[in-house]
Amino acid sequence: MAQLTCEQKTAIREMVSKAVAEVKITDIHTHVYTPPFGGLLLWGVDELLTYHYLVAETMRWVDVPYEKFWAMPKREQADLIWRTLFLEHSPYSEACRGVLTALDSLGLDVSSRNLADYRAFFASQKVEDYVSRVFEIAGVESVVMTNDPFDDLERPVWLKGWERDPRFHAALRIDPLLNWWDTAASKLKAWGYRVDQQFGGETLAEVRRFLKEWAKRMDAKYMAVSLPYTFVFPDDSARTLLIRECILPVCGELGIPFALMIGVKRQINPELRLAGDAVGLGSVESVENLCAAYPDNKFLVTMLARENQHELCVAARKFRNLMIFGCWWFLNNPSLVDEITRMRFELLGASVIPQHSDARVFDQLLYKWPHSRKIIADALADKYIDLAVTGWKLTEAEIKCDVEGLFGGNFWGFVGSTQGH
Ligand code: FIX
Ligand code: ZN
Repeated sequence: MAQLTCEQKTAIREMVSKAVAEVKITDIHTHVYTPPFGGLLLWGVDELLTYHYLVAETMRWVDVPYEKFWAMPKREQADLIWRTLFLEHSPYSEACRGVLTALDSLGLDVSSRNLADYRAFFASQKVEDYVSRVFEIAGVESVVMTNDPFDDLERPVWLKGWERDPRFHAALRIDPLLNWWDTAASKLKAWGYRVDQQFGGETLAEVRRFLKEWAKRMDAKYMAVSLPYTFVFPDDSARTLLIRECILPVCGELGIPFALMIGVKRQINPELRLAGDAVGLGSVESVENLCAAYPDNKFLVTMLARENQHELCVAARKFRNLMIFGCWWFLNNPSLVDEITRMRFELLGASVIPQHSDARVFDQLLYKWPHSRKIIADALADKYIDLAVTGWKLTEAEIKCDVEGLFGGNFWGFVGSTQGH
């Protein structure tokens, strides 16, 4: 085994961090929107500060009654969060640090701690120009939105139609259909689909019609659902029936993956609203059952529990129709992203999508990617250095090619379409 000199190791590290710093990212799962979606597009310092991650962290310090907090205007909520997490305590949690990384990347003086100045900056921005600036600074080429036809604010925008922006792709999100069938069925009925809660008559065919119509309307890159940690496949539930008879046939016909985000323990503290969800140990076996029973379907999977990550990696070694993606939600923290990414590289090589941002506020692209780029680059460089110790000769082009795969190519290859189409 060759001993690498420090210079040789540094050279590899520099090649890797350059490739990772320069790669244009496809962000495969976000909750951001393009300006035509109006108020659904969240941006600016008050949105950054009232991100549900920071609400949860603030409520640990303050004894403000929850309903009193939610009754506050957003600006007042942001004031409380800024004071509590940034001024009265050191903001080194990942979500706090993120706000500061975003402000810094915009050239704002973070050391001033002057919230009024930050607000003045955002007030002077024109949203269309600001969106382009954020894409530029973050090095993000395009994002995949989370588009829910059951959302009363979002559906009218799709029905009216909007001028598509190639930087914003759509994903058909169907949580109500698979998690709250009875309510979803009555909505489908109201929209003219011949369905009934007991799956009588043409219900399954009508659900397929609904899925196809919306997937085409959105040009959806995949169909997605967030499933509780108790999710089991197969079982004798409406969810299993809908997956078998509707989701997978339509995904198969359209050639798009079914994305499963598994592991949420919903609303363990409902007074925290969006911040009230937690995590539970999910069933990787259910993922294995899906991949084995439906070899012609493609599955994009991310799991919320740290304890599911190893078993999920092993499952992906067994099924080529399974692509693992992202360090989701409570896993999107540097120490865990590092651990999970190294494990995935060691078990799956380059055939993984290491990260997504899950940005809810557009400006979050300005911190979630710089933070993840660094961790992924460090892990990757260590892998290449271990490789070089064997005498294997690496080229910059090969590293660049691998990196482009990890930050976009693997996704586009898996969804079966070339970049951006
Ligand atoms: O289900 C999801 O897509 C989750 O990402 C969200 O529901 C969650 O609230 C979130 O923002 C995680 O980062
Ligand atoms: Zn999400």
